[in-house]
Amino acid sequence: MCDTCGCGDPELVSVDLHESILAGNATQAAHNREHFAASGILAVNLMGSPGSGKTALLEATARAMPGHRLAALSGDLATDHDGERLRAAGIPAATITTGSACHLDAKLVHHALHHLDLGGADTLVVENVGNLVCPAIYDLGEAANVVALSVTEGEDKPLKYPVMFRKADLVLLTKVDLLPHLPGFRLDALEDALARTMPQVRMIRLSAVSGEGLPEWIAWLEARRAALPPPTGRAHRHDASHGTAHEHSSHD
Ligand SMILES: Nc1nc2c(ncn2[C@@H]2O[C@H](COP(=O)(O)OP(=O)(O)OP(=O)(O)O)[C@@H](O)[C@H]2O)c(=O)[nH]1
Ligand SMILES: [Zn+2]
Ligand SMILES: [Zn+2]
Ligand SMILES: [Zn+2]
Repeated sequence: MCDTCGCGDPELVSVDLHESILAGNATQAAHNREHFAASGILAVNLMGSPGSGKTALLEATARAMPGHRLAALSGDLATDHDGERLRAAGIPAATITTGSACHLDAKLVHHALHHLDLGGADTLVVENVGNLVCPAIYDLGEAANVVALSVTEGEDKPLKYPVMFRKADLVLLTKVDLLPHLPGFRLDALEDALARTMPQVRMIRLSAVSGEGLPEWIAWLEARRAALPPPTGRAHRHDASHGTAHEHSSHD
């Protein structure tokens, strides 16, 4: 159980405390956004259930984009497995180990940003902790929210986890290569559930195994990146919540 959000249990984390945590997170997320704006980097918050195929998607994306300028941060309760997989796929990546926390927050991402050499990347994908609930309520400073939903999870997931899908700019329906083995899967039911939850329905059917959908996903990323304003290049100081004000260049 996460002792930051208490997974919505007001007996564990009071409503007041939770609101103040979210307010602090929003401030930090705005600061992260300044980092991304300074370097003109597209930051994507990639969310989804455990095992929905988030890391496999990034590995396949790197394979499909020779000369890519992707970097990644990966959040997990324990292990550096995803970081190792991503680095092996040629993506500069760092793992954020959250311990008991069921989600990433803006502070964890900020800390990791100062410890990851982005190596000239123009896109940073933050693979959130596998969880269809809590990551949706923590702004990380991202420009876009993407949810990976695999074909074996059930067509009704958007209706059961509406907060996540309400936040999504894009849903990636992953593992579509398995559909021939799932005769009961109903795409129309999923599309109906997305229409009831997403502000603007956008879904790409994708397989990290067959490569289906990867060109469309890569084109989506490129369009989002092209829509960013030019880099501000602006250096800025940390706010008082960091303890002492200091230039970013002096971070360790
Ligand atoms: N058939 C098939 N299997 C896939 C696909 N993508 C991922 N998998 C399998 O699904 C399992 C989970 O994939 P991961 O990429 O580790 O999933 P994840 O969302 O990163 O998992 P966590 O980080 O632990 O939440 C692995 O066994 C993958 O091989 C796919 O497109 N097709
Ligand atoms: Zn939680
Ligand atoms: Zn993963
Ligand atoms: Zn900073």
